[in-house]
Amino acid sequence: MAHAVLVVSTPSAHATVKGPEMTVHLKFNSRIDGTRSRLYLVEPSGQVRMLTLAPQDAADSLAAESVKLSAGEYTIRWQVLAADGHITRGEIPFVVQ
Ligand SMILES: [Cu+2]
Repeated sequence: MAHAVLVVSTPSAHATVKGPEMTVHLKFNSRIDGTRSRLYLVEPSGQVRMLTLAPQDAADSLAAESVKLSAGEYTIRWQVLAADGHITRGEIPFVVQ
């Protein structure tokens, strides 16, 4: 068992995505506890909001309900609890066009 390391994400870091409808999906290298994991969105204004998590589609993945975003620079802040009991965090900056 090990820390949860982000393997792939939608959006990917520094990507430019077409808005307004956007889905967030993160895949890790180990099982995570979705009930004790969180996704936050930092908006262009700097305001931070918690995203509503979608039901886990796989033990190693975390996804949010789709959101409508206007154009601008955003950052996803993720925090996950891995099967080994450790929490890992990270950020994914992206741009909505
Ligand atoms: Cu660990």
